Amino acid sequence: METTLILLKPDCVKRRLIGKVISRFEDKGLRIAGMKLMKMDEELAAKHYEAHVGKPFYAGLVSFMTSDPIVALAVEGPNAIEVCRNMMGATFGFKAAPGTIRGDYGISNQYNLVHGSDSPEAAERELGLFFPGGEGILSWSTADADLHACD
Ligand code: IDP
Ligand code: MG
Repeated sequence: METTLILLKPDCVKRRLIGKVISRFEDKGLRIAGMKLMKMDEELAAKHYEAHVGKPFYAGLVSFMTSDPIVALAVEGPNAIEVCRNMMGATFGFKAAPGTIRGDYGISNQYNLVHGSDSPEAAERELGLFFPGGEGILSWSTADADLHACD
């Protein structure tokens, strides 16, 4: 069982796609363990995207991510990190396969709707940034948890 950090980026929120995108994760069988509508400040954006400092798109990315609200989600399930990354699709909307979130809802390189942690180490670090000390992450069982369990 894994928990991953998913961010619904400002383009997703502003296009009123919050519900549609969260539905995809719920429909898959994943559990929403934490959820916050919030605005990122520059400090949080800098920590979250520290791996990208110095890249040509970095300043634009931070400015975009801090411009309008986001939704931060802690999403749990078997192999949740890889499952969510596959559901998101390739980074650029114009390369992401149809059927993926980025493939179905966008065509931009930067405005690509969602962020998802890309490894267990990243998930742990990023969940700590958005849900410090685990605050806001709740333990509960979905009604059909037995159908989504792995032996
Ligand atoms: P990922 O979100 O699929 O993990 P990363 O390479 O980690 O992709 O890039 C982080 C974010 O930075 C992307 O989701 C996208 O919003 C933005 N980004 C990445 N590459 C470019 C680019 O070449 N131009 C503009 N924005 C980019
Ligand atoms: Mg990344």
